[in-house]
Amino acid sequence: MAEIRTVSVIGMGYIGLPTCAIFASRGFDVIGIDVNESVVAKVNRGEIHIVEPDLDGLIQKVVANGKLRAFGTPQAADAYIIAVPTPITEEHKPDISYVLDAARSIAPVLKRDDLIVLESTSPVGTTRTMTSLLAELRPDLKFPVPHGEEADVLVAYSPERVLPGKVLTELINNDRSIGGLSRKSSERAATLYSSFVAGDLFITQAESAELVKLTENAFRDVNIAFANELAAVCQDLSLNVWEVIDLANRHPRVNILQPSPGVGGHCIAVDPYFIIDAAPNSTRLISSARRINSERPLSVVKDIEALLDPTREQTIACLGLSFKPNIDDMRESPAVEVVKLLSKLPNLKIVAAEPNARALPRELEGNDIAFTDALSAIDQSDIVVLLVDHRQFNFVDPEALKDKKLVDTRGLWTWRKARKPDARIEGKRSELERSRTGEAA
Ligand code: SAJ
Repeated sequence: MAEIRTVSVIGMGYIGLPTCAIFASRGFDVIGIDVNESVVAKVNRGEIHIVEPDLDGLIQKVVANGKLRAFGTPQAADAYIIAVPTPITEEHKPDISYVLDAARSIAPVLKRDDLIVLESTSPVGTTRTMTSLLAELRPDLKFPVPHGEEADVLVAYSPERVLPGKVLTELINNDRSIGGLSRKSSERAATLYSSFVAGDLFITQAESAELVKLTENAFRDVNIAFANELAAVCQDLSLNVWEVIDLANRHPRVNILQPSPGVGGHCIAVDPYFIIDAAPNSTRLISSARRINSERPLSVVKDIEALLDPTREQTIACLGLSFKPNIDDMRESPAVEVVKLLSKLPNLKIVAAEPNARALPRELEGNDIAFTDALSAIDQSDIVVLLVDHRQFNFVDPEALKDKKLVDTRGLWTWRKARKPDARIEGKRSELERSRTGEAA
C-alpha cells in the first residue's frame, strides 16, 4: 500500500486546526477543509481563530512553508481526518449530521487505498453508519462495511482526548485508542498516528473506541457530580466542603474532584447524554450525575438570593464567565448561566468581569449587565460572587473584600487562600524526606 503523503482534515476547529498543524509540522502535505469561509481565509493568512497556547506560531510556520493549505471544499488526499462537531439537540439526542455531511463531501474525491479516520466524539455505531453511507455513494469502491478485510478504502474511529489549553502537548503525548472497522484499517490508522504520537496506540473495534471517548467524559461528569453533591451535604451540615474534600483526598486511594457552579464546555456536559440515549435503562448513575451538575447554577443563585436584602437595590460583582479557569471559552458556561439567572432577579445591579474577554458574550447582551475589570466590579459591589478561579483572582487583596458578602463557588478565597497554617502538624514522613535530601529541618 502506498505511503500516506497528503492528509486532509475536515473541520478546522478546536481539534482539527491543531491536528493540521501537527501533521504539517511532521512533513505531511496537509489540506484543511472548513465550511466557514472566514476560517479558511484566516488559516491561509497564517492566522488562527481560536485561543490555544503556541498554536499561532506553529500555524504561521506551516502555512508559510506551504505544508498547510486551507480550502472550502474537499480536495483529494491519501488520508482524511474528520473532526467536525457532534452537538446534541434540545431533547438531548446526538446530532451526527455534520459527520454525515463531511462523509458526503469527501465521497466524490475518494480513491482506492485511502484511509478515513473519524475523530469527532460520536454515539456508538456512527463510524459504521458513516461507512454504509459512503458505500452507497461510491458503489465502485469497497468499504469495510460490508467488505471487511477485502475493503479498498479503510475506515477507523480514533477519538481525540486533549484538554483545551494543552492541546498541542496532549495531542502528542496522550495514548490513543484506534478502532478500525477492519484489522487493516486499525493498522493503517496506527501507522499514520505514530508519525506524531509519543503515547501508546491501542487497537480495538470501532464501537469500543466510540464508547471509550464517551466513557472518559461521563466518568468526569459523575465524579464532579459527587463533589457537587458533597457541597450540598456540607451546606446542610454547615461544614466547609473544600476542607472535607481536601482531607478525604489525603487517603491514598481517594481522589475527589472539586465542587463548582456546574459543568461547562462542549464535552463533559454533552457526551454523557450520548450514553444515556443509547442505553436509557442502564444509566441511572450517569443520568443523576448529569442532573446534579446541570442544576448547580440554579442552586448557586438560590445561595445568592439568601444573601440579598429585598428592601433596597444592591450591586453584585460576578467574577469570571468562561467555563473553566484561564481560558476565554464561554460555551455552555455555568458562570454565564448563573449571571443570566441573576439578571432576572429584581433590585439587583450586575457588574461582570472576565479577564480573558473584552466584552460580555452575546447571550448576556441586552440584559443591563455592566462589563468591567475585577477590581472595579468588586469596588462597586455589595456582594461578590467568584464564579471561575482564574489565576488573576488569586491576587485580589483580601482588604478589598472585607466589607462584602462573598459567594465563593470555587473555594479560591475561602479555602485555598484562607487555609490555616497551624492546622497541619507535619508527620515523620517529611522529616525523613528532608534527611534523605540533606535539607535542614
Ligand atoms: N470541573 C469541575 N470540577 C472539577 C473539574 C472540572 O466542576 O474538579 C468543571 C470545569 O469547571 C468545567 C468542566 O468541569 O466547567 C469541564 O472542564 P475540564 O477541564 O474537566 O474538561 P474539558 O471539558 O475542558 O475537557 C474534557 C477533557 N476530558 C476529560 O478530562 C475526561 C478532555 O480530555 C477531552 O478531550 C474534552 O473534554 C473533550 O473534547 O471531550
